[in-house]
Amino acid sequence: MEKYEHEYGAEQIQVLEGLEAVRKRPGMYIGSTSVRGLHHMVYEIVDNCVDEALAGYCTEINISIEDGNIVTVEDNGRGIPVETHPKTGKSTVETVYTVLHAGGKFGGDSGYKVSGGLHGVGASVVNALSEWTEVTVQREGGIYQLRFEKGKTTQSIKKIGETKKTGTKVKFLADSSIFETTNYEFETLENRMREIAFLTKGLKIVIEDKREETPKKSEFCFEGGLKSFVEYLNKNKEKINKEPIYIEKDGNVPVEIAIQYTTSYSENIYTFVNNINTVEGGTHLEGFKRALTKVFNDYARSHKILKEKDSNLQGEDIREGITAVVSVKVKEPQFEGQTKTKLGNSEVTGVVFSTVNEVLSTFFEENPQVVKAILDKCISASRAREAARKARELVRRKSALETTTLPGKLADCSDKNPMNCEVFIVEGDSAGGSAKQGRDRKIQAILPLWGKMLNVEKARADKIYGNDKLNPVIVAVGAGIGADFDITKIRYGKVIIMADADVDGAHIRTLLLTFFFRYMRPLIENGNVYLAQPPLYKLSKKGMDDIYCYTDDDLTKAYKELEEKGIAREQLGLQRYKGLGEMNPEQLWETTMNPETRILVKVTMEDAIKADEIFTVLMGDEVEPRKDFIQKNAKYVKNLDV
Ligand code: 0R9
Repeated sequence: MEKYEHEYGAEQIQVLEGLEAVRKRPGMYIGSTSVRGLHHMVYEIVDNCVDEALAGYCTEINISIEDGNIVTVEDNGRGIPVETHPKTGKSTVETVYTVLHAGGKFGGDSGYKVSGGLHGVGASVVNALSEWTEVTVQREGGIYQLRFEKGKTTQSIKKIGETKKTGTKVKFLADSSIFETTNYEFETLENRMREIAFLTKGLKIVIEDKREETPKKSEFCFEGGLKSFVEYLNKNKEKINKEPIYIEKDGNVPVEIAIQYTTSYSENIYTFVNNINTVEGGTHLEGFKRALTKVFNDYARSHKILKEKDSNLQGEDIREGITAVVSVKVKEPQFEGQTKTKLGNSEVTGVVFSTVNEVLSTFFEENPQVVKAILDKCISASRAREAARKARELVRRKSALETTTLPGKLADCSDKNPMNCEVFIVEGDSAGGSAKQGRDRKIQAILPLWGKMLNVEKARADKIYGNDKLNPVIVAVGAGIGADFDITKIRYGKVIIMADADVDGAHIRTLLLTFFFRYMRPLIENGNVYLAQPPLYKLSKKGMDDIYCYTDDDLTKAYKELEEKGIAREQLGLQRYKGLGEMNPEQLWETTMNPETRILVKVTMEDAIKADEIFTVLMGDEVEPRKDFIQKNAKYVKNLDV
């Protein structure tokens, strides 16, 4: 890794504001106080190590979680400077940990700070939100240590030994009076560390969980960088080009891209700016898409694969089945969009466009067989798009001729404000019947589904429009699908999947969720998709109100509580619900549909990469990964009813 020869001294630190504000409004600084904010504490510290790696001085980061959720992060960089800071009169390392925004502009015009992106608030915020923090620096022949409690220094810098090594170690305990939970999820941290390792070629990251009797340890180091990333993303998919296409260019805006096509129909492009996942895309994505469309069309024309009479391939044809990761480093990134994850710097479009245009054109000329295989797929995607357009027109025309454009089976609600309304997508006609009778007609619509649902993982858009199971869902939701999907047109604020708590129900749920994920993703991102939770059991006794239990734990608890009131198990009637259809309309309303009392699970998508992997494994062609997934996850399945 190249070193940026930019010496950084104490005088460059900017001293701005105090830490009390952070403890008063933690959410403003760390995003939230949920488990997500808790994980951000680790990311903030790791980001500082990555900055040191990007500057060319750190090759290894070690993270460990110990008993009591104590976290240690250690790097082998230069060590945080220890000399006295001219403005604060304290050591630089103490300044960095006690003064908000004191990170300084290290690297100036030659480094790319990872921190400073989203939350990017750094070490001082982590310190303010920790019960205690201990920092150890190895630098200039000495080992130095400091300690803080809730952001306040309890031990300023002290030399505790001598060493020839350099590096920084930070150990902290997140404050349980601030966070809703202090229990880290190893898998979440592990996923982010893997991602950082992919994005920072050659950087070794080791993460260990020492909380359990059998500790877990993962080690990541990818010499292939983004090439390794797309290989990982496509591990369960059938590849078209075996070796990912790799583009790397240094310069004012360094660009790194890897591309691999698979036989799937979905488009998976992940974009990063300074290692931050730009979920909403932006100018780098724009430049990439434009160049891709141009290079493929130019090649197809000049090699007579597209004849004069043929129209150009469209972007969506060219992106069918693509898996790509685009990573750029931008010195002063401007983040826009709802979640501040859209890159706004206009100069980046041109940089990415010309880089991709140049490298990909050369690659195509040198690898005609690879292009041929990809172009074959693009052309059949283009034909399917044309068929889908016809199918869509047909649906539109048919709807225009009918008196009502809504599906016949849909029992709509009367309120005209979509945000007040919800639609229950119900499996089976009998459950649909109970739901129609039991609902609140003003705000609740019911759409019964029956028969075998299409697996969209194995079908193209043209098959989806014409599909008699999915078409009613598309029309009822009212916002189109795919690139045409328009969230502002949704007819219901809540789209609720109500399926049995058995294997068939789980199957329908997964098929519908796959459909929403692939064709109406903004509906999930916007938090409009929910799962209804019907009860599993009913306990009854004469003279006593029925008790509904939604889990096995609920049932055990209910038995225990009743026993304490002197009611023995034997006196109770236990009904095990096999399906929604067994409930009468009143019961269904009371247990599953009444907004005052029901339990709804909101479907969220923390991590699109993980979600893509799960849907590919569960619904795709490859059998082995599915078997593995089911075996690995079987222990989490409680309500299997076979
Ligand atoms: C384990 C977590 N690691 C860190 O937080 C960490 C911060 C850090 C760092 C520098 C080197 N390693 C680090 N690890 C550093 C050193 C020098 C210049 N810039 C950065 C140098 O020796 O000149 N720093 C991050 C901020 C600061 N140092 C500073 F503001 F104190 F300089």
